[in-house]
Amino acid sequence: LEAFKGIIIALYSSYDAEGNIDKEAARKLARHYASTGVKGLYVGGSSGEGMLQSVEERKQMLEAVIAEVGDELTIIAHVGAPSTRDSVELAVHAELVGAHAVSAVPAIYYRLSPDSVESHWQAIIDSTSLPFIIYHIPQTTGFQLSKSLLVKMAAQDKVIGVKISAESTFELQQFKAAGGNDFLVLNGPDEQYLAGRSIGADGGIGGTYGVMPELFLKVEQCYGQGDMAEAQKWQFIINDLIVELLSFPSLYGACKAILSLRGFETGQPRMPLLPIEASDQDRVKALNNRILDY
Ligand code: HMN
Repeated sequence: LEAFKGIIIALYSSYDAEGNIDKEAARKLARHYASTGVKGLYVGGSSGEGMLQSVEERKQMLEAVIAEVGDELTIIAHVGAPSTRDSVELAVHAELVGAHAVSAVPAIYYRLSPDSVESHWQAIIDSTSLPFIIYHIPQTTGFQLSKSLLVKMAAQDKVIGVKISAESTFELQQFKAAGGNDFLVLNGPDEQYLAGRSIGADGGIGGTYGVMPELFLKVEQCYGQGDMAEAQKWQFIINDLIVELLSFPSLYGACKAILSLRGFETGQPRMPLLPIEASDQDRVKALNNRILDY
């Protein structure tokens, strides 16, 4: 499980000027991340806009990333989709091309019963021999994962952990306790990385890591060395930066604009996520400089 513990970047997707997947750009960004010291990449999740892409596009993004860094980083393929059929197709593909694990939110759009979500996840799990990581993000899916369903899922060897984007660290701690010591819990809200870690998370998966991996690595390093004061200092710096990032028309748009300033073109976020306006550029530049100064 060591391969899944630590800082895992939720990768933004790379698009060209027409908004199509740009495999070369995705490889370049993945290559860059491999040099930072992070553990892995989470492909096609919320930050990766998997839900806004066709099945074919999602496959292209994953293939590009694995071709570039599949031997160096842990690659988790998010295969959640509105239909079980698409999720299974993506999971089978992920295994075929060499992903190290698959992960999925509950099927979205319909209000689903726990039985329905369980069957959805089970179909994905049964379709590959890969480890599976539950993705719990109730604020977007509307699905409240109960402790009893978590325990039921975690009883299977293939279900190695859960990524919790819910804001409650109480829930995180409860899931960790319910899953047991060899069950991974990965922190979702980047603002709470240190809080999550100190209450049981084994690491985290986050989108803003992508514009400041070094800062999250500092939190992790200080925490690992037992230097809580220093870890807190870096988390507080990160949080001030996240407040700024959240002040733009879209968080992903702001992060993509910052990557662009650093020479990594990932295009605009996909509608309905709003792009950054020309009038935001100065503010983006100032924020980028602030991050680079640390
Ligand atoms: C993903 O699946 O892309 C992310 O890992 C999800 C992650 O929890 C992010 N949540 C969302 O984007 C909804 C966070 O990194 C989030 O962007 C950050 O905490 C800023 O609020």
